[in-house]
Amino acid sequence: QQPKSRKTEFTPLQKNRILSLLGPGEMISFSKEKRSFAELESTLTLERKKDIRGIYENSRENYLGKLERTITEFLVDMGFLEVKSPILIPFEYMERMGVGEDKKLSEQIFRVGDNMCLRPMLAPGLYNHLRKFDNVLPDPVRIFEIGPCYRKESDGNSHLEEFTMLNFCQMGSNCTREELEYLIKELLDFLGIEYEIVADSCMVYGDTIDVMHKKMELSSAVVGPVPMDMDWGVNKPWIGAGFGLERLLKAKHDFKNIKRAGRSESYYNGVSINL
Ligand code: ATP
Ligand code: 9VF
Ligand code: MG
Repeated sequence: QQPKSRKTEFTPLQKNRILSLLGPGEMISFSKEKRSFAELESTLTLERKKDIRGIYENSRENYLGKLERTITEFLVDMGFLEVKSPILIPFEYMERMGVGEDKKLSEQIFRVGDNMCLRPMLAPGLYNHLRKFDNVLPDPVRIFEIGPCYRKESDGNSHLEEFTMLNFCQMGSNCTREELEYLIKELLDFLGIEYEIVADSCMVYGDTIDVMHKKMELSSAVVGPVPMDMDWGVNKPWIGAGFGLERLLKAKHDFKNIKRAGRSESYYNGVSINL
């Protein structure tokens, strides 16, 4: 039995286990911790079991599913049509998005067979819908999609290889930067997430308006038109913004790592389920 005053040493494996068992947003100082690994692990495990039972009793709703439903209801009320396009898409779509030449993003694509890939973004499906709905829907055409996207990623706390994108866009009248910033403000105020707008640029669209929460990019937004529109049969002004739902959850719940917010068999609503 160690004397209570003596510092307990934790191995890196033990530290990771303890960190994973902390409540969402909770912190710990290992150097000040008096309890042994076994004591700490069993205390935290009991707390997390209580958390999961609390979720079951109070809501039974999954954060990611709930956020998709909440945003969907909000945008439908704003006059945007909900679209669901394929997740498995021809690789040619990505070449047409200019990603063929963009070395970085093209190396991040999960290819399937010879001709297909998992979509890394929602723009191709939305381009096709904008073209098909032009002269069908009233002006301006407003549509959005929420769904899985896939990118090979190497770094850390704000990237998942499987994540959920929201992309809304408007084509036709009133496609101004002011309108785009207004839509972003309405959405993020509705979700209760603080943000800041900064100028950026990307290979696919050129200039972008990036929406930041502290150091994390929540969204890239663009004021069209852009030259690539021609290749998609789109010939009207547009505005659009792409948001990561897991990043919105990370910001809202102050998760240390985006893994707590993603599709997972290790966390439920940011709470460890390895109990
Ligand atoms: P980053 O520079 O952070 O890798 P990006 O600029 O390449 O992101 P975009 O192509 O602008 O990402 O995608 C739109 C939004 O989708 C991002 O602002 C972000 O919220 C989300 N997103 C992109 N990649 C990921 C990822 N790997 N994991 C989680 N969310 C992502
Ligand atoms: C902005 C982020 C080209 C009119 C069909 C919609 C947009 C979103 C940028 C996203 C991307 N673009 N991940 O386009 O809304 O595509 O890189 Si449309
Ligand atoms: Mg971006």
